[in-house]
Amino acid sequence: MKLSTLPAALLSLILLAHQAAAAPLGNVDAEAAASQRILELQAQYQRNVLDAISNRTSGCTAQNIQRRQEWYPQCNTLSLADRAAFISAIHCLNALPARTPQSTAPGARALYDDFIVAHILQTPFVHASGLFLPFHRHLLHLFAGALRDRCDYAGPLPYWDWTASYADPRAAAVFDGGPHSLGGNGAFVPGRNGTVISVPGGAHVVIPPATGGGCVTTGPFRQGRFEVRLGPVAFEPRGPHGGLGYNPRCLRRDLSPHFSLGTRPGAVVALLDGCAGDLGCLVRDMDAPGGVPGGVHASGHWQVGPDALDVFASPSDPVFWLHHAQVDRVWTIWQGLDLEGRTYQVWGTSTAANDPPSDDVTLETAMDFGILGEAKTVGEVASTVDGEYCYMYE
Ligand SMILES: *[C@@H]1O[C@H](CO)[C@@H](O)[C@H](O)[C@H]1NC(C)=O
Ligand SMILES: *[C@@H]1O[C@H](CO)[C@@H](O)[C@H](O)[C@H]1NC(C)=O
Ligand SMILES: [Cu+2]
Repeated sequence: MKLSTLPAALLSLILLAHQAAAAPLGNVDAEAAASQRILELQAQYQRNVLDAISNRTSGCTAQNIQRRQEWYPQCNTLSLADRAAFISAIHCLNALPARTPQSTAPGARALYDDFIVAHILQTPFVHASGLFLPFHRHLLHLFAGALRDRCDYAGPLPYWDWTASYADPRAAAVFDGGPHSLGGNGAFVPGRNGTVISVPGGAHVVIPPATGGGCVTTGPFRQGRFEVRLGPVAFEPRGPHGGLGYNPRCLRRDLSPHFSLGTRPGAVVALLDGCAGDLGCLVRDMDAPGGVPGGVHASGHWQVGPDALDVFASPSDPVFWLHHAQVDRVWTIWQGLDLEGRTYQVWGTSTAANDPPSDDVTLETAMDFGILGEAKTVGEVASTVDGEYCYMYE
């Protein structure tokens, strides 16, 4: 039946119902405008940072700076060859022997597990705290180094721009299930209850079941191709030895078109424009309900779950690295909009939700990376173009 043959009153009812159904997705025009705004702000950041290093002849220069790229399908995206090489390098890390002592984590088998162990052990200090952004920036840097030095990955570190798939993460290229993706959704498991997760700071959140819930069955990290061993830590049934024991299983996903709304473009603009000059606002709102529903950081995890939403063991899902590169991208753009005023800002304390109470973070506060590398101070990781760092986002 054609719409034009319907009585006008009925037609307007149908259109109203359609709008009501579409309303939770946010205003499409507003989100498109927000996407444009992000690109403008990113271009401004890029100009600022390239200007700042333009006269350098050594160290990090405009010639040797590494450019981190979106997975795809935007412009400046990772090539098919780099995607394949990145995927191979993750398999390589998950096959090389662990260096973590069995006394620390009896379940650690692979070099990949060393990263999960470091993240599990540091979680109470580096989430919902002033160490959140600095710790994850350096963890990513160490991961990129291991991909390069141990597994010959020569390409750029990719990020997953979850603003592009905010309406439904099942449409995200990273999850299309093809050979150049990070694998598809989990198999649908009906009749599930919500998952109660513990989040740092003592709170609990109920994550309702979404569109999957079972093992990933397509792509390079499908069941039988990729093994997860550590965790769960944040929800039942918990793995042995506080999640540090041996608990081999498939990677599971449960893509959620509800939580993906939390990573809509408008949420990023609210951070970049709304938190101008205020690092505390940026860090808090990345996890706070202010960024409905749950802030871009939490929503990035919660829309992928269950392995990805375990606050402690979330690096079990390889998408963790692309999600945190995107979180770092938001911080980096925010810093780059006012390099002098924002690069060396600090905020907060060094325990989740300041529980137990801890000292204020300063540029001298050290972060522990266990077996992965030397401790680093917040000041050492503040600039993306100084010290060990030389990268930008495009
Ligand atoms: C780079 O050098 C030029 C010419 O000496 C100078 O005018 C400019 O201010 C310098 N830029 C920076 C960022 O130091
Ligand atoms: C869901 O929770 C109810 C109430 O706790 C419980 O009886 C039931 O077995 C649970 N169902 C599943 C599939 O876990
Ligand atoms: Cu984390």
